[in-house]
Amino acid sequence: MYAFIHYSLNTYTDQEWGFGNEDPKLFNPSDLDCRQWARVCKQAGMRGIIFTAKHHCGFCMWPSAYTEYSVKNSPWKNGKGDVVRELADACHEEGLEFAVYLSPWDRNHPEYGRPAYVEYFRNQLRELLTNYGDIFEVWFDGANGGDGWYGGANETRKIDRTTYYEWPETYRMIRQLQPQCLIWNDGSDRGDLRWVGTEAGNVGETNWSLLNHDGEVTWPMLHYGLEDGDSWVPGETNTSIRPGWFYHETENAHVKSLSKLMDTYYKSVGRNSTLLLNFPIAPNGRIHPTDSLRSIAFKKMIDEVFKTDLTKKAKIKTQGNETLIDFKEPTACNRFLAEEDIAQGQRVKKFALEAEVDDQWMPLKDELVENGDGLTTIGHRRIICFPTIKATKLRFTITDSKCAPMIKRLGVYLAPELTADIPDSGEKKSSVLHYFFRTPTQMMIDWDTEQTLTTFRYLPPQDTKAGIVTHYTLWGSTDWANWTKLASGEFSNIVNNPIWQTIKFPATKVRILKFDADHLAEGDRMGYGDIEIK
Ligand code: FUL
Repeated sequence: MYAFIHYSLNTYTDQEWGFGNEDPKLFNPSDLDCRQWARVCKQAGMRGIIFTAKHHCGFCMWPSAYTEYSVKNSPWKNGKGDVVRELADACHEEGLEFAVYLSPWDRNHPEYGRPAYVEYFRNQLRELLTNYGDIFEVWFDGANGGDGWYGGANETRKIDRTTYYEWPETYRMIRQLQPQCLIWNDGSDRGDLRWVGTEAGNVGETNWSLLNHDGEVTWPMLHYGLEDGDSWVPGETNTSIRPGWFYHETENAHVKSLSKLMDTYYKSVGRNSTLLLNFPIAPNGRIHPTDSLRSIAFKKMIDEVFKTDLTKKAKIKTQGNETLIDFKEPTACNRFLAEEDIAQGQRVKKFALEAEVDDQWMPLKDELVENGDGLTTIGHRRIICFPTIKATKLRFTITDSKCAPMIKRLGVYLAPELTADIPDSGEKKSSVLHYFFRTPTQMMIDWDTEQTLTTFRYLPPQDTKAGIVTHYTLWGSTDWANWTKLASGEFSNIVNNPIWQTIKFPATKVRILKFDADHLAEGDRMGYGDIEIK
């Protein structure tokens, strides 16, 4: 998983894309903190960050020598700042890789559409590839040409995306300056990585890491790869943690839920692609607390799902293309993972998965796939989700492959159930907690390590009766499996007087708390103003 970060001058306007004539004076964040971005991304399990050094508006987040349209003409740090430098340094400190998005389309530049702009674009790329240490990827966005300011011309400029940028020349320069750097380019000249044809956060369940070196790249090729392609071009699934790529206050309540993020994980990482998850930067220059909490909860949930590999206790026998996983006793599971040794290529075309439940063999399918069983390609990693079963055995059979399959790893897991969204949290006492809703009336709070707790406090919603918990049960667990009842009861007069409610219980060591709403004043979804735990 990698993080995308979208931040530019348009963060200070209402627009999703700047037109190219926004005033650089708008760029004056009160609290720009690249270390916060890097820390959040690190805690959210990201390996690196790809940053919009320049978006379509043309405003440069570093003081480029080739334009005045940059941070150097902003009030931020009196024009002496460099966001690219600060982020590159912060990534270095956090042990994250660093990469840049440089929009080929530039709505500010007077020469856009003419040869002089291509030279300008290359000069900027050279600055980024020479002054900021190792860059693991360059991201050339596919939006190319249209209306813009273009130095005051205020017109529409169209380019031929296959020829205008003279990509082969630019690629030569990249290879020379940063030989390890990956090139992301969607469609035109084939890069090292491909777009998956959607920003919704999913790649095809069949996903070949191949494309043809030459020729047109159609949508199905982007989404599913090309079985007999002649070049290795894995898919990178890019999507935002919010509805938009840039920050909009109106989207604060629409940060993707934990269940949506897990769905995205299974449909990207679980389908042989990397996940590039975007964090928009808020106008103060920070990742919003809702986004940071949500992304950290996401990482914790991934860790939780893949913590215990149930095959470790099983007897495994492989004969030809069939592997039998014998648990010896009924074992609850709902996730299957397989990895090919992709250094040897991607070989598997089709496989079968069966489970023995109550002495009966039954076929399994990927429940996240609408058409067919979803048991096609594997590649670097394939995760199959199925409803929880108690299987004594699982049988994995490769039924079709290009040549002898090379499976590197198999795993079986039991993912905790996760059905509902995390509500908006904002900066509250509860902001320091990792919590989510397992059902609309059940809140889960999870720590990394065991804690000795004595008190749970609940502030009901302040402006509505809907969701107020009147009767509750509080449970504690150290392993997600065994639950101890800590307390249960009624919050008296809570509807008429919705103040902080305190539940005391004997000091208990727990890692996870479960707060059940046994009865709500109104509605069918637990509401809360805040939560505090001691
Ligand atoms: C798109 C752009 O137009 C969006 O603003 C965003 O940068 C996304 C990653 O790519 O093509």
